[in-house]
Formats: sequence, C-alpha cells, structure tokens
Amino acid sequence: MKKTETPVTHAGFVAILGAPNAGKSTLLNQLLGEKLSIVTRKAQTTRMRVLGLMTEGDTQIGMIDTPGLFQPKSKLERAMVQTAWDSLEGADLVLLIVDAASRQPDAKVEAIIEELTRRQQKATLILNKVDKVRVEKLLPLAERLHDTAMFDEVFMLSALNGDGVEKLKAKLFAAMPEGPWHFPEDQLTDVSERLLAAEITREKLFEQIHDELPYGAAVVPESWEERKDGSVVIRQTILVTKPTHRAMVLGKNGSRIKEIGSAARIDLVEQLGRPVHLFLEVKADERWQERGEFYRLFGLQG
Ligand SMILES: Nc1nc2c(ncn2[C@@H]2O[C@H](COP(=O)(O)OP(=O)(O)OP(=O)(O)O)[C@@H](O)[C@H]2O)c(=O)[nH]1
Ligand SMILES: [Mg+2]
Repeated sequence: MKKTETPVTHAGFVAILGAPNAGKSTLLNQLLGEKLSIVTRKAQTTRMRVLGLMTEGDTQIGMIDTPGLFQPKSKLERAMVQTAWDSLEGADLVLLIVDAASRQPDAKVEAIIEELTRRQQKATLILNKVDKVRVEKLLPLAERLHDTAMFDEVFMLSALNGDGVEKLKAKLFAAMPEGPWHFPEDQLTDVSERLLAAEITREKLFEQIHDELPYGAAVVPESWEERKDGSVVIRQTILVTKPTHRAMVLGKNGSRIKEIGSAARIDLVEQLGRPVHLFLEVKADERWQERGEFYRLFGLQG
C-alpha cells in the first residue's frame, strides 16, 4: 500500500538589524515588493517590530524589520532597542545592514558587532546603498568588517533600486529549515491594518515636520469604521509632548495638519484599495511616553 506523502515545506525567520537609517525598512519593502514598513530620511523612523511574509514555492520566510540600534536614552528609545535585540530570538538568520555610503559607518556598527559577538550570534553582512558609493571604498570596508569573523557571507546591494537584492533573496530561501508554515500563503504581515495606517500618518509627520518634534510624537489609532458604501472612516490621534508642538503640527489655520492628512490619505487609499476618510486630532500630553498602553499597542516592552 502506498502512503500519501505530505509535501515538505520550509519555514523560518530572518531578523534585519542595523544602525538607524541603514536601510532596513527599505530592504524589507524591496524584498516583499510592497510598501509595508515606513521609510524616511530621518534616523529612528521604525519604532516597532514589523513582520513581512514572503511565501514562494515550498518556503515561507518571516522577515523582521526592527528599530535601529543605538545608545538609547529615553524610555521609548530603550524599548525600541530592546525590541530589535529581542527579534534575534527564534531567528534562523540575522542580517546586519550597514550604510556603506555613510562617511563613518564603523563606530556605530562596531558597537553592534560587539554585542553580536557577546551573544555569539553569527550574521550575514549587507553593505547597503552601493548606488551611492564607489567600489574602491566598498572593498576595504567589506574586508574590515568581514575580518571580525562574525559574518558567514557579505552581500553588496542597493535596497533602494533593488540591485543585488535577488541574490540575497535566493540565499534566504535556500537557508530556511524544513518545517510547517506559520501563516497562510497569502498573508503579508501580522501587523494590524489599524496600526499600519497610523504608521503611514507618522511617516508623513516625519517628512513634513523637522527638528526634534517628530521624535517626541506618536500616532495612535482611535477608531476604524467600515461604511456600507465600501469606504472606511479612520480616526487617529497625533500625540506630542508640548502645546507649542501641537501648534506646529496644526500649522497656520490648520494648514500643516491638512497636508499631513492628505498625504497620508493618498497612501491609505492605495494600500486599502478603497475610499478613505481620515480624521486627525492632535493632543499635547507631556507624559505619553510614560504610559504602558502606548507600549502595549506597539508591542513594545515598557
Ligand atoms: N541611495 C540609497 N538610499 C537608500 C538605500 N536604502 C535606503 N536608503 C535611504 O536611506 C534612508 C533610510 O532608509 P530606511 O529604510 O528608513 O532606514 P532604516 O534602517 O529602516 O532606518 P530606521 O527605521 O530609522 O532605523 C531613506 O531615505 C532611504 O530612502 C539605498 O540602497 N540607496
Ligand atoms: Mg526602519
């Protein structure tokens, strides 16, 4: 009698680590072919773990985008850095992304390599932003970092334009161990739509408001109402610490908040594929970074 064989599947998790602004979220989005994690020119954009799923053939990979690693000072920063290190638990592979175009990548990266060494955690080294840097500069950097012996392989790529990303993707798919998939084949992430929608607004806030303000601001979902006509009504609150910051986010006659809202709405319509009514409220609350509910909402420890 012939036994019916269950098909062999492969599954695993890959953590993307690196200093702030190295291009972690850009790489996640490029690998997925979807804009899932928010990206800005500013450092410390990503604040939470963002899982992006790639399922192809018999293999499912959970890519984990993380907040950048740096010396944290505030409670929020400590929670962000903790989340990044926590992503190593259960990761089958770790990618350390380095901004190869940065004038001084070594100092920030060294501290991360030190911690990886302490944890005896091998990683794959990704030299990113090769579109912005001359090859002569890349090779010595690759050699220097590779000499630390913490890396199994080095990839040079541009997360932005996709050069070299397919090669990395092939390695990732080949490296996943045998095992059952953890998510349905067509699932993209485990982050809720409500949270992703709030992140989009935060991206626009980071883009439109400068100085220190965005670092002291957060966007939280308030409500999400599906209408019979197929549209969705989304209400979010932008939290800032000071009344003066509230005034800055609002802008003259509410002009700034209007711009943030319309930029966010354009992305939301694209992502959700239906009409969106977005209502934003701005609240000044000096202590929002102290509140546990905020951390729980974003899956942060605090
Ligand atoms: N030229 C170039 N720019 C890139 C590349 N990858 C990322 N960037 C840019 O670098 C900036 C930071 O990218 P992110 O993907 O937000 O970086 P991150 O590592 O996720 O940053 P945090 O979330 O703040 O830790 C953005 O302006 C990106 O467009 C690349 O390959 N080439
Ligand atoms: Mg990021």
